[in-house]
Amino acid sequence: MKASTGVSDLSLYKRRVRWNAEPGANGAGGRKTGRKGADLMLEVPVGTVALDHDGAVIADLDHAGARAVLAQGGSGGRGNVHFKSSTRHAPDYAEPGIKGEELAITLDLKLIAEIGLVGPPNAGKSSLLSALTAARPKIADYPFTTLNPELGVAESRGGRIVMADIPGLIEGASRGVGLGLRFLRHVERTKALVYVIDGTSPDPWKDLAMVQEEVARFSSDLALRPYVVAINKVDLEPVRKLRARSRRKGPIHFVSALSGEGLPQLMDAIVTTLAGAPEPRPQGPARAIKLPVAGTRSGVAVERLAWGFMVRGERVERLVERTDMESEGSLARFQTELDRLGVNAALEAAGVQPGDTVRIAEVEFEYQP
Ligand SMILES: Nc1nc2c(ncn2[C@@H]2O[C@H](COP(=O)(O)OP(=O)(O)OP(=O)(O)O)[C@@H](O)[C@H]2O)c(=O)[nH]1
Ligand SMILES: [Mg+2]
Repeated sequence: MKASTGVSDLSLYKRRVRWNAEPGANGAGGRKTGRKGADLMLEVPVGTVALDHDGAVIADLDHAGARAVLAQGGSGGRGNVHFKSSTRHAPDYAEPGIKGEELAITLDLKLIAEIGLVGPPNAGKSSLLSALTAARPKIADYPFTTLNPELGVAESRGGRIVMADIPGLIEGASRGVGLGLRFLRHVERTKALVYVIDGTSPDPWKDLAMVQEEVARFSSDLALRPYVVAINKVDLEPVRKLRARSRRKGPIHFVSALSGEGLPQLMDAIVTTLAGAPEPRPQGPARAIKLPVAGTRSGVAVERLAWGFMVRGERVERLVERTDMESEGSLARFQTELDRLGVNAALEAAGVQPGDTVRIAEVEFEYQP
């Protein structure tokens, strides 16, 4: 699986749920080892997480180009030359290709916000998200209205911008005061920040300094991200006065989430800032947290059942898969391998008698010593 910016959603995997890579090709006479099965690369959007049926994360593709191996492909069968011995100069046996791993996974797409809206409670972050995107977060005239981060997608010239609105930050947030700390994590991977400040506050510039300080305490990396400042509520008289008095330099925009004043300019600034923003540092290679491992255990278990004997074990099951039961040479080799893997000994220890039924994976046969 590979994360690609060319793919924007998972709809392809909704339409088609079963994907097979090629199995390894069969080995053949004339010393031919079978080809390895060709890789199957599933392209998914950046932000795709693959989970196994227990909900464990198999892969977390959080940046463009991230890759993870979900299932190992089958190897090619060995050709007849591998089975040559002093008595068998041209063995009629060559292995079939081996099947690859098979597994069911759930794909989950988490949107990765490029822009984080960060500011004190009640500054109008959610109002801004609502004004700039189709998201409809809860907005109210009290602090900590937003309890969970919300994402919205802004349509702008040249594309879509995912923005995250997080709960308000108060002094001490970086030490865990309020809700801020927990949620700053959600903007850690954004490319740029918009500091949203309530222009009607007693000292908006102090608020801005406080918020920047908390962000810096949380992560120096995050504080170095490009940003723009939105001094909100410019529809109100005190904020208009503030704007008139302000000699502030820098990326400062007086806006009103309510009336829409200044929003096009703010959007332009966001687009420009994003264009110049470096990719947030990739978090190392895609984490492949849990992968099914191809059979390496040689453990053989024999179970005595009413109808006969059941043999279990990865190696022996693979052996059955590799054996062409139609070929005498192949069967002879199968016998030798059963001995080598200790299957015959295990069967005998379990009390098998000539003529008893023995089953390994999908194959059933009559036991003959
Ligand atoms: N006059 C005016 N009021 C605004 C503006 N933007 C937001 N408000 C009001 O400010 C209050 C807080 O707005 P929210 O968008 O909920 O603020 P928030 O920053 O998301 O607040 P928390 O989620 O609590 O951190 C609401 O009553 C909004 O209606 C604006 O541009 N002008
Ligand atoms: Mg809010």
